[in-house]
Amino acid sequence: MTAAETLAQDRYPTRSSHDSALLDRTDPVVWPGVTDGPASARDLETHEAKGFHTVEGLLSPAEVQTYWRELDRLTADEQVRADERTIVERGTDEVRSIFEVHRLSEAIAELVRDRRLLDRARQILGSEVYVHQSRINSMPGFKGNGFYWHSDFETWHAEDGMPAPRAVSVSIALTDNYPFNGGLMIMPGSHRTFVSCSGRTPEDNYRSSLTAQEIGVPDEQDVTRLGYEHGIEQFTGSAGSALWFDSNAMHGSGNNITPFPRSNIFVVFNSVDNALAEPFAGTRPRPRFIADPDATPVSR
Ligand code: 6CS
Ligand code: FE
Repeated sequence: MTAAETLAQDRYPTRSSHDSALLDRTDPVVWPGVTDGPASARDLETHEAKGFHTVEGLLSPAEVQTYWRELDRLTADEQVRADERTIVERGTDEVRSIFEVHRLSEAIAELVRDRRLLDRARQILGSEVYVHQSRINSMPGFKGNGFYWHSDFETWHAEDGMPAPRAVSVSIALTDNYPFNGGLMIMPGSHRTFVSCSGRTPEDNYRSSLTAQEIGVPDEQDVTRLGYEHGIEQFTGSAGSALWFDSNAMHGSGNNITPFPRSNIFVVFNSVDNALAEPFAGTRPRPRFIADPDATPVSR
């Protein structure tokens, strides 16, 4: 299919000059095809209905320590801090995110293959899966800036060429996630609406959007409409707990002015049947450390 035909068949048009619009999601949330795995029927029903579900104690306290030490090691490593995969907070040199951690850390590379992650992702996406993106979000105490409301899929569709919302993120808490230290807020049910955003995408938008996203964010009228329709829930939980959320769920987080960091590992699994095409915004594909074009399935 030519790029023009792909664009013509784009079921999730966004970031053209038009005004924003609310479109129906025309894809499943939990895809058929994989029955074996750790997710219960109730987990999958919740994920289908709300666009997310949680797993208490996904990691043991000892495992949390292992990954917390990894986060500490990476954050303190001068080479990693100088690497383009490390994003610092606007106005300070506090680490905000480190991307492609499954390639920077052998421990996280193993975690990605762990049945508790890999097999649950396969159940949700109904196929073999690969890692579209991984990152650690540090959300440090006092200076951790939040992430404004957005749909990840809107960005991954526009800037990475992800055809359909057949991807799922898992956010694993490495520190206790409280309501007051930047816990992720999510609108239950919002995953069924694709918010088509206005505004054109500048080339290399990621150089600013990973610090503060301004393009591809819904306008206040749409956030208000979704907020009143769906309400807002917040992922809070002790270190080791996990939130699995659909690529199109509307989510965001506030700033962290408390002394308590909210550090999480994020892994984004994409279906091998949803491999990246040309970016639908018409821009150059983003670098591999943000969006991997290699759809080779993860295997144990
Ligand atoms: O642009 C992205 O891929 C990243 N931006 C946000 C705000 N969430 C998803 C992802 O980490
Ligand atoms: Fe996000």
